[in-house]
Amino acid sequence: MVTLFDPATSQGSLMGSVWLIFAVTALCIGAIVVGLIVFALVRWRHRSDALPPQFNERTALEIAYTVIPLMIVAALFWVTLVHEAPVDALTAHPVGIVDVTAFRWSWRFAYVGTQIQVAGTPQSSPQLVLPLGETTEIDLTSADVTHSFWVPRFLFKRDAIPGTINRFDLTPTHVGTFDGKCAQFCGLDHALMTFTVRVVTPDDYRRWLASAARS
Ligand SMILES: [Cu+2]
Repeated sequence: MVTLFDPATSQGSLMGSVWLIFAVTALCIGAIVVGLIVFALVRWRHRSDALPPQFNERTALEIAYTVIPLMIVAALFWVTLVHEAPVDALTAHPVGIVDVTAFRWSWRFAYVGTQIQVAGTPQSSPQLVLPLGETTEIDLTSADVTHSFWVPRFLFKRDAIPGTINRFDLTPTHVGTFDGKCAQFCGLDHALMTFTVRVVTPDDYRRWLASAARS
């Protein structure tokens, strides 16, 4: 199968599944609609001798095209619910908590329980380091205006709102460095609000924590 996207967290994989189910459903419905249009065009194209069947009502058909779309919407609602609930759920035992603060125009990452703080500037984007396969809780807020924490490869975006803490879990499934950015226009230098997320093995993570705490 062609990989349309390759989510780099377990939460992202769930969101990817929702996207795929919606896309396939939409394509199927589109194919049915286009098929019926083409069928009607061909079957009842203008001929001098034939009128299409003429009738005022067909109750069974009307019930069908009311009930079937409602069932599709209900099914998609259910799909969204069962996939989003685990994405929004917080584990009781994260391996660590990082306070993420957005500000005009960069990000600050503070590792709770340590002295480690990484703050960026518009000129140098900061890096968030996360361990592979372990769940880190992110406590997200903003120091000034509304920003939005977005890592495209995580298929995840959440607003950073002043005075509010938005908590979510990230469980990376791929080692690598992933681009992140602010996804909410927040002022002139909004475009400079970039950051990276570097996912490393748990051993490398412990080493990084130890060396970052010393420096
Ligand atoms: Cu911003």
